[in-house]
Amino acid sequence: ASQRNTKDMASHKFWQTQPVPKFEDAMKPVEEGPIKVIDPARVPKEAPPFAVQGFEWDTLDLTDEGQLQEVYELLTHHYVEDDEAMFRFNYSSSFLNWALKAPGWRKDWHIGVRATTSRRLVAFISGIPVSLRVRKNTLSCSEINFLCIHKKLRSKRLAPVLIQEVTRRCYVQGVYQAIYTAGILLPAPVSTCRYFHRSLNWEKLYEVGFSPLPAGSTKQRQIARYKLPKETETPGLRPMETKDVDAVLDLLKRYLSRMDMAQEFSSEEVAHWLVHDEKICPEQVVWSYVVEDANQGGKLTDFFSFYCLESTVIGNTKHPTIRAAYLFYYATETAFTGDQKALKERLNGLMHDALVLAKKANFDVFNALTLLHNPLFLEDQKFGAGDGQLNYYLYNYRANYIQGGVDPKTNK
Ligand code: NHW
Repeated sequence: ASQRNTKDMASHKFWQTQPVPKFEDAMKPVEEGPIKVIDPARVPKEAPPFAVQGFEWDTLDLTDEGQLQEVYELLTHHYVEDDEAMFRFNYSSSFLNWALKAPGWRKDWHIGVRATTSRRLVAFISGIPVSLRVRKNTLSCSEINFLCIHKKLRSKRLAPVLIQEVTRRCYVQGVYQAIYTAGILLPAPVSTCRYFHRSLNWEKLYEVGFSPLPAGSTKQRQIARYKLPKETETPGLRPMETKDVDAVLDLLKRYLSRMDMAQEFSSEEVAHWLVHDEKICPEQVVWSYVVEDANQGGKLTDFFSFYCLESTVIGNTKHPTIRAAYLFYYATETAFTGDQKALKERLNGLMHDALVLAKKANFDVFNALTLLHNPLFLEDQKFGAGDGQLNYYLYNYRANYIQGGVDPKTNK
């Protein structure tokens, strides 16, 4: 609440001009729908000249290894850091290739800014198309991500310039809504989740300053607390393959239909986001597992997935990176039985196995947000609340606030 109050006082010179809800309206019940009707005839067909002399727009071609590498380099040195500047996200080029070339991706939504003379890439913003359901309405949206400005060009009001250009390019395609997330508070989130972290390699997390030694505990006790068995326990658990896509899509669709806001997946998207493909990701980015029930003729009853996102530990030579697994999509038939105790038990079993598999794949920490049914297992699986929050925003769409995550007591 205190964060909101401080930010409330900021004038948000740019955001107050945009079709987004104001803080004071964010919690009021509204009729859901677009904020502004866009007249396609009034959308400029060309980008305006870049706002600062000596710099220019450049649409990147991410099928070109060299240009993908340039985005990787920009983000590796200039993307999101924590408040104390101890860690910085280090998205791998495989990750970027996967995230930026999702089904339906468009080259003109991969927007760069270059220094005119040196050709150096100094800023980037991207969008990919997604079909997003918000309660009963399905929107054809862009998902905006990887907004980044070189540290030397900060605080010059260039972020609004990049945001307006990606907006124009979406409008040109007849896409009038967007979804984006940010750690910072802007006007005004449609939902907010908290990050939870589960140590897999406690000692390393302690040494890099990520995990504290709790008062009254010892290193040995902490290490013992987070110890995991070598093998998984769920019968029928195996890595997901391409042949599982339709069954996983069916399960995922039914599961997500119970949420207030979720992407509407096609089978092409499920294959892209969940099945590891060496051609897209020479370095593995996504791990997905299904549960095949031999007693039900090999029916897939559950699946879960996580992805890899490393962080640079700034200035640490012993441990230059932290390898974090992020819980991604999952679904289970147990969610449809109405038996809440069984659901909690099932999810705990599945997530325990996810931790075992992540540990085996050499991850240091397993992260999850308070969304989906995550609050049913976070505590039991020894996740601890982090300082970070993730705010979800919709551009040009008014929606009633969505509570982040379910209440473990009521499962609502
Ligand atoms: S969030 C990660 C964003 N990236 C980083 O944090 C990387 C490190 N930081 C930087 O590179 C995931 C810079 O600090 C950035 C700001 C570039 C963040 N979202 O140029 P100025 C995403 O990528 C506003 C939105 O002087 P700067 C999602 C800020 O509130 N707005 O700042 C991206 C202020 O406006 P205000 C943000 O530090 C979603 C203005 O920018 C923002 O040099 C984008 C200041 O600009 C953020 N993360 O550069 C929106 N950070 O009104 C998409 C700052 O408050 C919207 N600002 O005065 C939808 C568009 C498509 C619509 C289609 C229908």
